[in-house]
Amino acid sequence: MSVQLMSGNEAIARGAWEAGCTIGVAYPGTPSTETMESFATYEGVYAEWCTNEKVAVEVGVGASAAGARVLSTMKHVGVNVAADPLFTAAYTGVNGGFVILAADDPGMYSSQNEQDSHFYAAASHTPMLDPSDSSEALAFTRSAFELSERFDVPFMIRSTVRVSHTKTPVEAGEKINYEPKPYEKNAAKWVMMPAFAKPRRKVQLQRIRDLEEWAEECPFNRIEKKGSEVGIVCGGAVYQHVVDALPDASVFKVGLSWPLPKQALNDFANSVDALFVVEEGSEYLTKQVASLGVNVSEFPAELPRDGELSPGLIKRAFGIDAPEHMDSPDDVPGRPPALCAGCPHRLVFKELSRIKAIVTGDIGCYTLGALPPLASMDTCIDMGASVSMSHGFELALAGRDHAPIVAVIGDSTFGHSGLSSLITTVYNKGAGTVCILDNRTTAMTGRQGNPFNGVTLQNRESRELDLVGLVSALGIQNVTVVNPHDAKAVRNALKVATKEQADDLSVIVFKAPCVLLHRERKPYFFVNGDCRSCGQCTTLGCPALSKDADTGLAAIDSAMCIGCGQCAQYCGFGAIEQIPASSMNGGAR
Ligand SMILES: Cc1ncc(C[n+]2csc(CCOP(=O)(O)OP(=O)(O)O)c2C)c(N)n1
Repeated sequence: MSVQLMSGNEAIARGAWEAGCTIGVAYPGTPSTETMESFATYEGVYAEWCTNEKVAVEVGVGASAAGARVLSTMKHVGVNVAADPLFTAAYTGVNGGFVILAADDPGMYSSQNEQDSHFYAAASHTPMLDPSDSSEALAFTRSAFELSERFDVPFMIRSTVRVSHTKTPVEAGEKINYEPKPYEKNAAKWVMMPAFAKPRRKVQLQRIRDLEEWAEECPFNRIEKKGSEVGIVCGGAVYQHVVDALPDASVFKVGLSWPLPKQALNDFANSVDALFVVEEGSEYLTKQVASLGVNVSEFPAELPRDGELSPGLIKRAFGIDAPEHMDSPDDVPGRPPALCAGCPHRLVFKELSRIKAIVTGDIGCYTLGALPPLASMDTCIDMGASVSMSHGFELALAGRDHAPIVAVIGDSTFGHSGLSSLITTVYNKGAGTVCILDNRTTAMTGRQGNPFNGVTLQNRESRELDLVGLVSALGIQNVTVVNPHDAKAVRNALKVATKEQADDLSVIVFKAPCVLLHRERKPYFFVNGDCRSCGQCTTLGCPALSKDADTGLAAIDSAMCIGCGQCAQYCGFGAIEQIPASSMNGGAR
């Protein structure tokens, strides 16, 4: 045993490894991503990125059926994608223990919504554990594998950003010697057609009763008895805020968030004058606790139902005057995200804004193309939706005058679910233009590999899918590959696709590596005396470029400029120049 400082994600990976889990399957997504990246570094494990979360869980169910212990990780919206196998895996159960991490993002630091994964646990009847720190993350995960086998069902771990990303001490233990289970063919357990699923549903119902009974004694729930006036039910990161905010309150700390212990919660409620449920972002726990016959009290003041909680917000809900955040001032300036200097996505959005296209967008770094000054994205809902939504726009606007309809999707997102959307458009003879922004990586979540660059999680030998060949094989004839740093080429490709091939379906692959992959320092650009303050260059939204508030003259921050030369192509006066390579002084700036 050694005490180490670990994030919740690292601790979950460690817990899985210690439990003898040898297979990890995931699709990246904040705040879950580092879990699989960390797991992949342990001796004797196999870990891979799958094309999406549904595939990951299905690979996981297969590996579990074959007798291995398996970890699958995803962010909360990934659980939507994986919901199909998840619900039925809660019928089949497991062979080797199967643990699924659902990492939620209350406050939407990097997500399009802030759904609460507890609902999936309850709806699919999959037990769920809520660690409050890294130490619990390790311990809960480690136990979850054994429990998964004991109750013959996958176990879910639910974390939130605070648990996933905060580093706290853990006692790292040894790896157990887990013997994979033998595989035995058993259609009644694994073939979920009605004839077998009906009896399995009865197995599931009995399992739910068993789990409910176990919940009463579950060591992951804990009562911290203080005063008898106020009792709080809470779990996960919120528990930490509650003990900070209300040190005199008694706490029922929920470690097993589904199923909840009916008797234990009623006993706790009866031991205090008033019982409150404190939770982030939804009313899952409140309604579940109330459904067990517990009288849940109303807060004296409002507890926000959106965003993350803080000790201050909890105090306020109890009528105690407190700032929202205890330690940080409220006047910290916002730092909105922007496409990096030299990002290969930038000119595509610049040119799309020039042609005033209707741009159905998708999820990735390129979603930032929606923000000013580029402001050239009309929609963004979920991964893959750009392609299917552009088809929807085409259907609805057919026969009416409309701007060109262009879908914009990243390479990883295309592999995740854009491909099946594109097949729908091809099959139904749809038109429009699909831009695949192939920056050779899954940039937004930290540069993971994906099928179109052939980089695998553990750097094992792989195959790189031929994107152009794949799209062409669908029967799309207008497929071009364009350098996205070349403004004229981007403009021309979009013009041809949206005008000359307007009645057809076309795909443009904009291919150039993400700047974060190759921090190649080319000579930087500077603004010479010919600048006429026209502001064209600053419409690109490059963080290295700014405009003097008084003179309107453009300026380039040489420390940020990576020498991509995108801006120089938009200056009509030759005012943006590159310094000679010889004056780079070995690359130092
Ligand atoms: C269902 C789902 N899974 C995972 C994510 C997390 N996520 C956001 S963007 C992204 C990938 C973006 O990669 P790519 O499409 O290649 O675009 P890039 O960021 O490289 O421009 C991922 C995995 C998500 N938002 N939704």
